Amino acid sequence: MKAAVLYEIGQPLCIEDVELDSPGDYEVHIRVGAAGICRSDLHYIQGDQRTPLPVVLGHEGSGTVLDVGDKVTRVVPGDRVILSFVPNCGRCRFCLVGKPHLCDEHGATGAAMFDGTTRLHKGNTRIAHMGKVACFAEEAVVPESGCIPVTKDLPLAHAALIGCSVTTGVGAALYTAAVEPGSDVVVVGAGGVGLNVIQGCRLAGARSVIAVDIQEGKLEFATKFGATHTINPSVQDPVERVLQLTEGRGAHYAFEVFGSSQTTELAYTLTGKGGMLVVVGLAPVDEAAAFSAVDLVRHEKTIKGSYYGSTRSHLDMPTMVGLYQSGRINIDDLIAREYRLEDINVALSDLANGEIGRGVITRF
Ligand code: CND
Ligand code: ZN
Repeated sequence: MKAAVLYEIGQPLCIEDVELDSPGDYEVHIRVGAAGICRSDLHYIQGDQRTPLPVVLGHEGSGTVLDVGDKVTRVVPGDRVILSFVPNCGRCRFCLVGKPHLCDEHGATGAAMFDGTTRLHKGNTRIAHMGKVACFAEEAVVPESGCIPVTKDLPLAHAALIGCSVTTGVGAALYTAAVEPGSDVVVVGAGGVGLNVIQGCRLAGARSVIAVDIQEGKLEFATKFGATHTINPSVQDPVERVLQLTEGRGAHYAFEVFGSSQTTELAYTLTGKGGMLVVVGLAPVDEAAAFSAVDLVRHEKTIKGSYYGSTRSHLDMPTMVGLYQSGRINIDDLIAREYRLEDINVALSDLANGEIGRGVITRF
């Protein structure tokens, strides 16, 4: 089957034939239906995040079950599924306390299956599976716990986006931050994930949702998703403007959704007294963000990381489906660009160049 393989940091993905082994006992063989292009994929290509190489990237996916391992009970061939990039073991401490998105077993095995081996290879060369999903390919083998069944009337592109950007962004607002109605919110970075933070905050009843982005087109687009105000920091001082918009208090919640120390520090500064900074973006692994330790204390701020929107895939992804189907969140307009698998490098450079919304591979 065809897959887009990353062999070397900074190089384009190679679209080529690779071998995919049959699923193990608790694994599922998927025909990939759609794969969203997320900045996390770009981080691995650019070397800002580390991964074993070679690797098939893609962690925002959906598909149809082709075949199941002997012990699989949750899905059958023909089922349509959202793929989770944190499939979970169900036994570790984090699974037991209801935080399966922090599963230890998944953390320990990373871009391999739970038994530490891969199903992807090319001859004798093993190929890693990003997030145990690896959906930049015609087919995938994934753990059963990474398959969230959905009804066939949900389009595959929409299902794919629920696999990362929607759940990560809406989840960050609803579950990590638990934004209170009437709040003033700032969202730094209005890309695929940030737009979902914005619509999650609107859903939570925020009074104002202030989008901050360096690209004018992104700001305009953000108003479709519930941004009430927009700030371009290259045109306007964001600190001054946010103070103006919040009666001098700063934000109740500020979200960082780009992934850098600089934007994390900015979002911290925009957080008001008693407020919360939620960091969603993945900054380069070697970068550290700085903030005043005493300001944190005197202003009793909270800093929280948000991984996968603090969601429990099997519970919260069906919730996202329901929110979409009842018209409470907008996924239609998120899907701004569609590509063929063979054009994946174009799709990735469109993301890097700041094209609006989400790009999705829908033809394989
Ligand atoms: P995308 O590139 O679509 O959006 C980032 C946005 O940030 C763009 O609109 C940029 O224009 C904007 N931006 C860039 N520089 C600045 C700046 N200095 N100030 C303000 N805005 C700026 O990326 P995405 O939405 O796909 O991903 C965003 C981040 O979220 C990225 O780091 C990705 O890796 C991370 C993420 C996290 C998780 C999680 O579970 N926490 C899951 N998926 C993605
Ligand atoms: Zn992502």
